[in-house]
Parts: sequence; structure tokens; C-alpha cells
Amino acid sequence: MTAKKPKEISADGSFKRQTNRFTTPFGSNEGDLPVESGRYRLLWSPACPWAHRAVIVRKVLGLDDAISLGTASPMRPAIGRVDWEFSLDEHHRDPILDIQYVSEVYSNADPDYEGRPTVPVMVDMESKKAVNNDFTDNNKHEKTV
Ligand SMILES: N[C@@H](CCC(=O)N[C@@H](CS)C(=O)NCC(=O)O)C(=O)O
Repeated sequence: MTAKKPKEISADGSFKRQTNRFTTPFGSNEGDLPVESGRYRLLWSPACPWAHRAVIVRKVLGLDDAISLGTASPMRPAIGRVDWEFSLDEHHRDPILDIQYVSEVYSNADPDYEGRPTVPVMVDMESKKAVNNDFTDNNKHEKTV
């Protein structure tokens, strides 16, 4: 059996990270994600150093009450695909979004999404869709402070 070559390995064998798919910034400009307390849930896993960054920023900015936190297990599920599971929660489901896998918010946002479901990811709790899994977008838009 030939294993399918992961898309992130280029012809010369080097690793090319997938680009972040959901990059709309939060803000008050047209097309931005509306800033709304209690609307978003940050999904993370303690296994991911980048997710720690998002969780630390949430804490430092005092946003614990504004943005809730869903914790996926650091143990990856043995299900034949790459995913993160809420197996630390009762019934293996995130208690707020009522989902078992992080991939569900990605497919809710885009049924044709073919990338790996990554953490951290910000989820709109109204639609249960992934809305942002980016961290580099800060400089794309002029600050309107
Ligand atoms: N865009 C993300 C990338 C985060 C990322 O790649 N997270 C890793 C865990 S540290 C992930 O979820 N990987 C999924 C996988 O490897 O299947 C960021 O915020 O930096």
C-alpha cells in the first residue's frame, strides 16, 4: 500500500506549511468580524504551543468573560484522519458547541475545506463556524485607534 504524500511536503522534501484559511480580522471596518462579548469561543489544545499563545493573550487582556474557551485533548483521536477531539469533556463533546471534533467547525464554515483542522481557532457560537485561525493578520489593516 502506498501512503498518500501529505500536501505540505514539497517535491524536494521540504515542509511547506498550509496557509491559514480563515483570516478575517476582528474590528469595526466593513467585512470585519464584529467585536461582541460572549459571541466567540476559542478552541485550543494544551499540546499546541501556538494555542498557548492565544490563550495567554486572552488572559493578559482580561477577556476570559468575553471569549469562552474549549479544550481539545492533547491526545489525537485514532480515527484515520487528522483531527482534535473533545475527549476530556463529558461524552467526548464540547459542552457549548456540542461537537466532538474541531474539524466540525471548519466544515461548518466551508464544507469543501481540505486543510488540516488546526488549533487555535476562533468560533462564532451562533453559527458554530470557524471564523479565524490566523495570527499574522494584524498588519494587513490600518489601525483605527
Ligand atoms: N494558524 C495557526 C497554525 C496552528 C497550528 O498549526 N496548530 C497545530 C498544532 S500546534 C495544529 O493544529 N496542527 C494540526 C495538525 O498538525 O494536524 C497558528 O495560529 O499559528
